[in-house]
Amino acid sequence: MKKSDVIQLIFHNKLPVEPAREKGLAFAPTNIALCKYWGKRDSELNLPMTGSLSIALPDKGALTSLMLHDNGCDVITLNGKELPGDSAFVLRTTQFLDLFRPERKWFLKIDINMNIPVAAGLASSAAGFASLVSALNDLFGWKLSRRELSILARLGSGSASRSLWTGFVEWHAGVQADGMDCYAEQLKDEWPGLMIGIVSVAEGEKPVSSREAMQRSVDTSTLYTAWPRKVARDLVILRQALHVKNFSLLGGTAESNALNMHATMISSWPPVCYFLPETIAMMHKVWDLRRSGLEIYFTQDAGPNLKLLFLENDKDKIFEHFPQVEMIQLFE
Ligand code: 2P0
Repeated sequence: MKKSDVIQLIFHNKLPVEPAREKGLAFAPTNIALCKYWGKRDSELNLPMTGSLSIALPDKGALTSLMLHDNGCDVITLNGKELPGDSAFVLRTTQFLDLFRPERKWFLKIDINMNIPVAAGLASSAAGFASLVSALNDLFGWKLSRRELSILARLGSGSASRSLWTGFVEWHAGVQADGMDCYAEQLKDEWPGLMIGIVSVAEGEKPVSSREAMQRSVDTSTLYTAWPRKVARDLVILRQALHVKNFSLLGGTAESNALNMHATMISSWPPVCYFLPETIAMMHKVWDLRRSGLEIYFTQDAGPNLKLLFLENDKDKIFEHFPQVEMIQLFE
């Protein structure tokens, strides 16, 4: 099954070539997984081995605006700077756009503004692809449901399927080969006192991309066989923790889930280790603080930085111990 087959299933040969309005505009938030997406059952369609559950950072994300452009190529501006046509970002974006214009009959002027601290290890591709499909939906008047947009965003990047909503979002793994049952959905629960703190311990290029690292875990880690069982359990516990607002349960499950994901990477060959000495030092600091009675947990993605989980009541104490933290309120 190819990406173009999924486009057929969604548009039934009726892909509009004329825009419905002059400009398409959409914002999509980035998201942080409390139960991670790690490993694919189909790497063409970005179908995951397991479900995952995330929380959106409501004000951090990508704002994309689109206009038709008749110069025979797409022009992409990222945070005010026009990107060279041969950059990896432009190639990945135009390849994605080609799915919606098999005959290359139209081109776009794309303006993307991201306020995501990419250097702190927050994924930009999730918000980027989610805002791009939403802006295309707006420009061409596709009138697709959020579920269909989630499926389309996934074709760009797996975690983008979760970036169509704010709040808690669960992405279902599905079982179908065409992935039409593999989309995300917003959960009803809200948690006004819940906060995330972003602490940057290191910046710079990742040694291995998350796409490659997850494939290596699937292919070579003997611990990977335990991962789907771990996820199945954690998803049940997380849903319950959200429902009854049990913060220790939520934080502990998210932290343990992240550590299990990293265990599959360290046990891969060649090994993938995103931990730096500063990462480990910070983990110990979190564990020491927790032993002293402060309710603080962390999660870690495919990079060396930790994201802290805590409650608003402890904000001042967290700030005392991590003066460099960027605090993010998750619900208004
Ligand atoms: C997540 N990550 O659930 C996990 C945890 C990184 C660590 O989703 O290959 O950029 O484009 O589907 O979505 C990063 O993976 O990978 C990711 P592709 P993606 O947030």
